[in-house]
Amino acid sequence: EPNLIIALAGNPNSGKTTIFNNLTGARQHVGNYPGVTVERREGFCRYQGRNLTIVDLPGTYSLTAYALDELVARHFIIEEKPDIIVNILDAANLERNLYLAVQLLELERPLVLALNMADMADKAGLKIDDKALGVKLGCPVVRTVGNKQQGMEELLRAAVALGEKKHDGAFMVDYGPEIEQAVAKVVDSLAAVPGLAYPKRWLAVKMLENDRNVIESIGAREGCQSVIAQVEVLRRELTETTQQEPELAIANRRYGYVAAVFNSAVVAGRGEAASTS
Ligand code: GDP
Ligand code: K
Ligand code: MG
Repeated sequence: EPNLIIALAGNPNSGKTTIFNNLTGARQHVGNYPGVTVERREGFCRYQGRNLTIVDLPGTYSLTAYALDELVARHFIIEEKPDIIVNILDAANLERNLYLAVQLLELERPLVLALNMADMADKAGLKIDDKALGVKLGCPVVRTVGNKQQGMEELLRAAVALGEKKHDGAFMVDYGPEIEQAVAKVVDSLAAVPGLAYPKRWLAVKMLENDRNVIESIGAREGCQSVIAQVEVLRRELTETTQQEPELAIANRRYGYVAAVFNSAVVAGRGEAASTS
């Protein structure tokens, strides 16, 4: 049976390490990511005859280029291509945690959502329709209570099942006509660049967000100076047409999308995001 690599991603204190320990027990080792002092925690587990390697990624709120942990997490996901990402969410703070979930989904890798802290969400009266959430985001959703070992079997089952399906990567935030037009132009230009490991749409959005790490790595490639110049022009044009810096406009659209997903998936006890609708 093939080995599956499962990466646990999520906000700090969402319960990643608790779930990692539940799944791997004593079969773990800790090292470092190459060149940085960020801890790399890896463990093993067998499930339905399969060998699973589980990686406990650093906790992050976002996937920007400004924080080392966030860079490490996104590099791992794109470059080491884990078979499945399990995004551990603090369900009691669902909306805030969905902001990372959406960014992880934008990386176009297979993803399972673990609504961890389901006990805390219940206590807060937050009723989440996990089916609706899964349909909206196009991914499996599993309820877990990490510190009580609840939902671990279901989580593994969902992850392994997803690892066996062909992933279509169809998830897409709609950034609105102006930004989408610019994204399409950059994607067109990137189509001519051979050997890009990252999804082109993701790269295009990141470049328009002025992500220094992506811009530098694209700029360092032969023949890519014209793409960098194109992005500069597009960023100036977008600033004029939207009256906002593109990175702000993009973040706002992403927050808007998260709020819409949250509102459609939460049936009672809207918690932190009070809504009158
Ligand atoms: P990490 O930062 O994502 O690795 O989070 P941890 O695994 O360190 O968990 C943070 C805290 O939440 C710990 O005290 C855990 O015991 C607790 N915890 C983990 N899962 C749950 C859960 O489902 N419900 C509750 N109530 N607490 C949990
Ligand atoms: K912690
Ligand atoms: Mg941890």
